[in-house]
Amino acid sequence: DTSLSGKTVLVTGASAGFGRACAERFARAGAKLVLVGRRGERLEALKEALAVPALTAVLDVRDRAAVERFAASLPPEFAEVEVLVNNAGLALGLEPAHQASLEDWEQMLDTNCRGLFVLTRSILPGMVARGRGHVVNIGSVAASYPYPGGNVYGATKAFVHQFSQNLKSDLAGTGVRVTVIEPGMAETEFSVVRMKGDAEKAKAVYAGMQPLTAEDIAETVFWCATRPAHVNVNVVELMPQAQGFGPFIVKRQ
Ligand code: NDP
Ligand code: 8X3
Repeated sequence: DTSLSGKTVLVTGASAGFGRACAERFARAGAKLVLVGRRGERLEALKEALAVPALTAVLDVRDRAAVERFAASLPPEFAEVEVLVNNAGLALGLEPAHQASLEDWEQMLDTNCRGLFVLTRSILPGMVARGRGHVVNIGSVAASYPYPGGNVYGATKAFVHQFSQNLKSDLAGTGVRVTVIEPGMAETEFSVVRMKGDAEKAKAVYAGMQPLTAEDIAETVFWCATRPAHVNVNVVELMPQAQGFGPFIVKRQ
């Protein structure tokens, strides 16, 4: 049964972008939502707007002890997580590696990798015990295609890709599914965060082209989560029609 009506969907990074759109999409299917993020007011406003039961949790996924406490203390009506959408994440900066901030690198690693695997490890035993569940990780095209300034961000998403595939290996036969979704350019708060609040620079990233929307990604996550129970979508890579790949570069003397 792949109907998500009355089932619990836990979304990290639900206060903006893909996460918020995922919450809205799953709510339309009648799911109960657990909404995780650092900005509590945003989560409360989203909860108010959803016509389904929802629980908000102000949580920094980088805080291992807090994540473990949160997962262990989910109230019974939200404790049986059917779909875990590991979406919280960020890119910081576009400087070349020799100039980039180590603090930015650590924050990306701690959020995109450590936060994702700690929460996954905390939620998985229940899924395996129930013989059902779905972990949907948000990766990126940056996992597979290098670009200048992508350094640690792309590396964190390569981690998300391989961790997802290895999870799939461990979970084969348990009834628990694993998917990694790897989007290209999508207009959310992503670039505002990457450009450290410079809204003009962020806007310029999408100038003259039609980026993906948060709803495009939410629809993809929802599609993966509503396939028949024997179907596991391993990887979905998607990008705007207007985006493409760069050639090799050659620096000549
Ligand atoms: P947004 O900036 O719009 O949303 C990011 C979300 O992550 C926010 O809700 C934010 O909430 C949350 N978040 C960030 N850090 C933490 C933390 N430490 N603890 C808890 N929540 C956190 O960006 P997107 O929606 O675009 O990004 C979502 C995911 O998609 C990310 O993993 C990103 O890398 C990935 N992605 C984005 C692409 C794009 O072009 N937009 C393309 C490919 C992948 P809060 O600040 O309230 O904590
Ligand atoms: C976000 C997409 O191309 O900026 O993961 O890395 S990109």
